[in-house]
Amino acid sequence: MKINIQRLMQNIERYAQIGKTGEIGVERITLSDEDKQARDLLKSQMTAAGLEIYVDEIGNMIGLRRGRQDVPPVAMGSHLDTVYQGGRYDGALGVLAGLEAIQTLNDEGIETEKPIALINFTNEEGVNYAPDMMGSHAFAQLGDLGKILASQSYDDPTKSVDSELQRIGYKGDLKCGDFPLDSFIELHIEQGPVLELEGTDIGAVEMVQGIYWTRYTIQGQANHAGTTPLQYRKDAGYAASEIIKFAGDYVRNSPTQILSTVGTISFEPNAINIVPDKATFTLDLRSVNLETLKDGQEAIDNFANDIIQNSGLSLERDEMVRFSPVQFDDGVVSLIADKAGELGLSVKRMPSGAGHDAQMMASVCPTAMVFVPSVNGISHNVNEFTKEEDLENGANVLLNACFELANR
Ligand code: HGY
Ligand code: MN
Ligand code: MN
Repeated sequence: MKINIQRLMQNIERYAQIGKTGEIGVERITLSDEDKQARDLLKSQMTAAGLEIYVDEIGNMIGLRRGRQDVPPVAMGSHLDTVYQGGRYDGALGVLAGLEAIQTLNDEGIETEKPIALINFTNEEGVNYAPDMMGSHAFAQLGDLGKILASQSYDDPTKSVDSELQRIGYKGDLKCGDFPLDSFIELHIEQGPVLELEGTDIGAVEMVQGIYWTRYTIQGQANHAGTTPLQYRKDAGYAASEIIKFAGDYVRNSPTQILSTVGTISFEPNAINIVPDKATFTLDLRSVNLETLKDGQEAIDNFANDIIQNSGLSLERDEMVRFSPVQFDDGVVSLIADKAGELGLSVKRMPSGAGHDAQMMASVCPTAMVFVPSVNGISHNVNEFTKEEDLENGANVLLNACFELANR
């Protein structure tokens, strides 16, 4: 079976207009007006495809296509929210290719044994509310729902997930955990260079690396840049830079794979001639190996504590995210590889460097992912791009793998 690539490309283009930035960028931050607009469009398209629509208490949208049997559905899905200055494929591809797979089954008049579901998860990116993979995390009942709903916007503490879900009209009444699934498959762009470098069509994703997010807030003392001798300074900015440098050196010297990224930093009062009295930054630490991840976090925190000790500075750490590496179901991974082969596509079993909703769904049901190549490995960047034939290949693997699971 093959999807209708023209219809999929038109739909990707249509959603890319929602939150369009510049020529090719997309910025659709979770719970924003743009997110609402995309959700409303998806809701209308799910209805047009004959799906029953459910919205749960964290705003996850579920479209259900009935099967001959009244059993838990085979689910596909991903997320419609993006990062700042993002691209048009990260997340949207998994939702829209799932919709396209359902539309194809409708076109062919095919009824499956098991039902099929399409899910749009709330706040996968976590760029304005923590944790990331929020909706799937709550769907899988892996976190404290009350705490998640109370999560405040990083840039406007008067906004919470709960208040914004209500504002955009997507605080549903379906309880998280009340929608059992048979299995879950997520199609996603690789967001890295591997498939393109190796000339491979499809990635059959076996696991997702662990992710630790920590926010560090260092409190010092504002003082005059010109009159304050170095030994009298309580320079929060300098302390932050030492910790950031240590984290970067640590991962570059580590014998085992580990990555650190400081993506946000801010000083107060943030003036050119004032020694900063407050420095706030976030550390994103990742590894495929949990011990490596834990050891790295501990080494960085020990170093930070040493820097602060006897300095007259204070340090506050907020452990925003602690997600361990996740292995996917080998049966589903093999099915993806087999379907790619049947479609004449080359396939590679591989890990995911990025976090995904599938890593949360793996605790609910047999789960795996399908990757398609990212041109130049670029993502979380307006220049994110995947070729049409690769989009089509990925959607065909998704359709055929889902179809097989729904008829087993
Ligand atoms: O952070 C991630 O890996 C994902 O894009 N949320
Ligand atoms: Mn994504
Ligand atoms: Mn992303």
